[in-house]
Amino acid sequence: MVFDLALIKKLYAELPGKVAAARKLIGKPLTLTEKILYAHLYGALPATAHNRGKDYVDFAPDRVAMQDATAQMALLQFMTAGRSKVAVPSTVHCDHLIQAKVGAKKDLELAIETNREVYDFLSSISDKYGIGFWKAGAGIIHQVVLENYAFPGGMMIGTDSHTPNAGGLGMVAIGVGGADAVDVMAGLPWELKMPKVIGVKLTGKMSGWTSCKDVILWVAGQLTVKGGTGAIVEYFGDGADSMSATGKGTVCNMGAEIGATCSLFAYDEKMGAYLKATGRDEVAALADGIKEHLRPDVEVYADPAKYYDQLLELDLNTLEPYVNGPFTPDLATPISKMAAAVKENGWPAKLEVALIGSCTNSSYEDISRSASIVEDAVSKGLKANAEFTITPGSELVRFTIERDGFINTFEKVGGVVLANACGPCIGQWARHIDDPNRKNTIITSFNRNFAKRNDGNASTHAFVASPEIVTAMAIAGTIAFNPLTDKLKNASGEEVLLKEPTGFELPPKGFAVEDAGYQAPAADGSGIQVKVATDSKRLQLLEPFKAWEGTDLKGLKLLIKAKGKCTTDHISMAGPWLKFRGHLDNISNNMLIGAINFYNEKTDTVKNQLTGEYGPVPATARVYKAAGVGSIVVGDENYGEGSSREHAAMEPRFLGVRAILVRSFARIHETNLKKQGMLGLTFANKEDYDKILEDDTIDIVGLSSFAPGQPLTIMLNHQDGTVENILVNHTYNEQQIEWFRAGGALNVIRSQFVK
Ligand code: MIC
Ligand code: SF4
Repeated sequence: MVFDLALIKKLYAELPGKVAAARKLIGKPLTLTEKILYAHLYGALPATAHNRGKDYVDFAPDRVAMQDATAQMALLQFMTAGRSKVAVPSTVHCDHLIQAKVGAKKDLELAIETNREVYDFLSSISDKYGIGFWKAGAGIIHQVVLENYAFPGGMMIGTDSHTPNAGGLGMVAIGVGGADAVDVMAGLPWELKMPKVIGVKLTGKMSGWTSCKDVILWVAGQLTVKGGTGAIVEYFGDGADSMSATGKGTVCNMGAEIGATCSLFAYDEKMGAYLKATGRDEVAALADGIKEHLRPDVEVYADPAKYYDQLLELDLNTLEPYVNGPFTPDLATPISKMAAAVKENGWPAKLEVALIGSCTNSSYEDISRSASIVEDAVSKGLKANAEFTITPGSELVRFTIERDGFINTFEKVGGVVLANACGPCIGQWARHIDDPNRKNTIITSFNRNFAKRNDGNASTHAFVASPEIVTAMAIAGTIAFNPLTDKLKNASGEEVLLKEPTGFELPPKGFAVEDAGYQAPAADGSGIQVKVATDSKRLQLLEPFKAWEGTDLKGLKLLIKAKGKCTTDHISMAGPWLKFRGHLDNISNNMLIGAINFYNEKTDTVKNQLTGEYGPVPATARVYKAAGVGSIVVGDENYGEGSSREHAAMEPRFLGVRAILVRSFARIHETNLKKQGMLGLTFANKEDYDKILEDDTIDIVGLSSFAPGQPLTIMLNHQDGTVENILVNHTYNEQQIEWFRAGGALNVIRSQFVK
């Protein structure tokens, strides 16, 4: 048993009392989000805690999860904090560094070989500090967490933006940067602005080709990539209770794509059944015992509009399957309109690769339903007309679906099973394509589809749909196919219609696994040495960043004014760069290389104001740094959307960028910047973005009286000698201003532990 039953018992014993006290103080019925948050306060309930969307509150999450690509930096920071052990149960999962090339077995062997240094580092540092370690091949963090650690009413943070997947089991599970994980692992309070709560009322029941994924594809279309910012999305209603726990997980997982802090469902029978199926009968029994406290108050259900900040309603009886994309996860097209949309937009209709699985969609239910489509297709004389890959989310799922014959089924149409890892979802994919510049189409059951994300090719049009729709399209070989109405021609020339998928929420014969891939930490890790070679290309010990110099920041050069969408994939690309996630100097060579320069519409070509020449962004930043000149990055809306990777904040910090000034930020990225002692600023007047000129030298004034709620002033010294002042806002509280002054949050923590 790897989960911590004592922790759950203690929480459940205290939860009803804590919730009652909070309800009394606030004087109104509570949503589930509030109940869980109030049961996890670090100190007493602050008088302002009910000010949703306004005030920061300190929390004490139950646990921490980290994946290999972010754990390296999180743990490199943790090891400088001066603690001998983690303060809360924590785990590391090796999933992001495995490249998909030929198939599971060979790919895993190669990954273990090429990543040995990093895996050894993570394994030994986990051992030392009391962290559970899941080896390469064990599975993807969110799936492994759902199977082993997530529990109703709990609260966790994870260094990955899809951590909210655990909301499928009723947990407040939030994606954060590594520096936030360091706070919690060090036993310090973790602060979060009290989120707003968006309610999504689900009625009716899905049937036919529609599946849980379509709920979130629809919601993404409604709320867009920014719509969930600063909010927790709470799903409720009889429709919610009819969805499997893993299906709920899918919805919560992809809630990251609308910028939500996290999403969650209330405890119900489906969750109880999943807990039992994954060997956690005791947790189910304990949760049953306090069931009403793991659901919103009845008054909230009776009048949701009164208690949620925003309310969406969806009748599952009428929900169609959706296909979202390309290039953004919120461009939602119902399957009945897809063929027309393909034509209208000139998207390449021919489907080249169909990929199912990933942390989002690889449950037993997903796999069994997809396999039923393949069985039906084969029985009707059809074959796959696109490449078809299957990524199981964990060894538990993989072993079970192999035992139950589904892998066999997929192989009948040439399906290739990839390692239990992120693989193509994060660009770890050696895609075979004749010409990478050719416009082409792929479809996945994953969650993100930004340009270049899966295969590094800007011309690849990536769409996202349910595994069922992806499988049907793999058979059809075109994304202009609607399996509900369109027939396909088989080998003997007959026109056939695919049958609606059928499957099992949970394996009828139970889950099975031989080696789940878990390694428990040493009871006493004090003698364990964590090894980092001084000449390593992949790991580098961290040097503390310098404290603020105590003056206004003058003479900053504009490094880049980024145009349009600038996600963390644009700021710190993954794929081939993942190998440098433990080496700040080396990974900084990818800083902003995907961002589009406003002035020439090119990527990775900016003007060096000292020489007048154009060059790559990282190299230009290094020139400024070497010359002792600070720089500034300007961006557009929702800057830093996507991943939790703090490299997107650490790289600019390391290369001498002092401030990021944008129209608006995505939550995790904004916090990551603050943690690293950077200035994250927003235009008070969004049109001022247009006032920034390519040759500007910029001063940030008012820093000696930097205070919460007080705007700062930026002076734009244009090349023609004119000067313009603009007002910029920030969301720093006292504590965060302290981080800025100290040169980063870690410097503050270190000063508390290392005397
Ligand atoms: C992703 O889905 O983008 C990732 C890769 O899982 C990231 C984490 C990372 O960049 O390491 C995330 O979502 O946070
Ligand atoms: Fe891995 Fe993709 Fe899931 Fe991120 S979204 S954890 S890259 S499978």
